[in-house]
Amino acid sequence: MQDVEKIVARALGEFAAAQDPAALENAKARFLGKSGELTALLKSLAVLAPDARRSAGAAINSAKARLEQALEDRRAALADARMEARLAEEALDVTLPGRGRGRGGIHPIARTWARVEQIFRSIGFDVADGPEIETDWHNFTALNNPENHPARSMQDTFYVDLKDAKGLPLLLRTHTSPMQVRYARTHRPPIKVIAPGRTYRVDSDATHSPMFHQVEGLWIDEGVSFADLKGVFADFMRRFFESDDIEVRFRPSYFPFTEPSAEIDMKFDSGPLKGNWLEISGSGQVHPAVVRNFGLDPERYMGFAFGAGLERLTMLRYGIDDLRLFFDGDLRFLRQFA
Ligand code: 2NM
Repeated sequence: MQDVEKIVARALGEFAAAQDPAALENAKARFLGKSGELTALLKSLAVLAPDARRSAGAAINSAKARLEQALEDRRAALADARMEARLAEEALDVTLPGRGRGRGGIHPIARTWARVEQIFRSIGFDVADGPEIETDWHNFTALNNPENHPARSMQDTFYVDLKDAKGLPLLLRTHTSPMQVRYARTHRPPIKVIAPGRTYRVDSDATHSPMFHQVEGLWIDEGVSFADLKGVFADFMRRFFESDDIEVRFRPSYFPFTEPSAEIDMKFDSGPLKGNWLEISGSGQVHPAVVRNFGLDPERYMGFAFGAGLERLTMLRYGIDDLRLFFDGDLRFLRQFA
């Protein structure tokens, strides 16, 4: 059976030459498949005499077994090679140093925010947090704003395309006082709370940002007076700016939600900002109508409120001269606070 050994030799050559599983299976089909060469040879045995058929059959079967073994070996070799290639390609050098993460910093406004919270907590104030999208009632009506007050206009306030339960449009809170209304309506006196957070007004120029930060304070109990406000606020200023050489004065002013109302000015008597009076906060005794909207009897309960800008506090504390630096995201500025 010369033919058989020739076929075996060619098949082994082609198996060895196959570089991928598809080529190998094609080669298999050419020799061992239904119309493969060895299969054809096996079919041709039918015409032989019984003795010749037996010996030729044995030779062909032995050839078939050898080819199947060779096929098996080649399949395994190709699979191994493929795995080796993948391992080499996906190799990780676990001894390389880690890339690490850039160390972040805390934004100066956030630093002020945390500092204000810490100071007020230390004298017994709670910190309240709530929605930035507010109802007209919480933002204006409860705070004694008249129906036609210009602050309610679209020129001053961002309205949202959503309505509250009364059918009035929702808005971006223009101050954090609505949070104090929410807090006062869900707590019993003494009410001692600050509400720091983001606020929004239609205003954008070198000294106004459409989004800015406020902290408002509120203390309501029996007999809480302007004198208490002066003590609390002066103490806050001295601790916030880390100086005992700070004077605080009140200047008469007007807000719908307080009566009487005052601007609070401060003056450094030492340090780099020594000398000039600086306006730092609005304030006043909470208006009886507002106390009533808290759900309290204004004949019994009274107290003060104030509202200050976190941007202004931050600019004074760090000597920053341009409000826009807070919102530009310039790393040369921000890294100074990391
Ligand atoms: C200010 C100035 C004066 C204020 C009033 C209230 C509330 F909720 F009690 F009515 N919260 N904050 C207030 C008072 C805010 O900001 C310039």
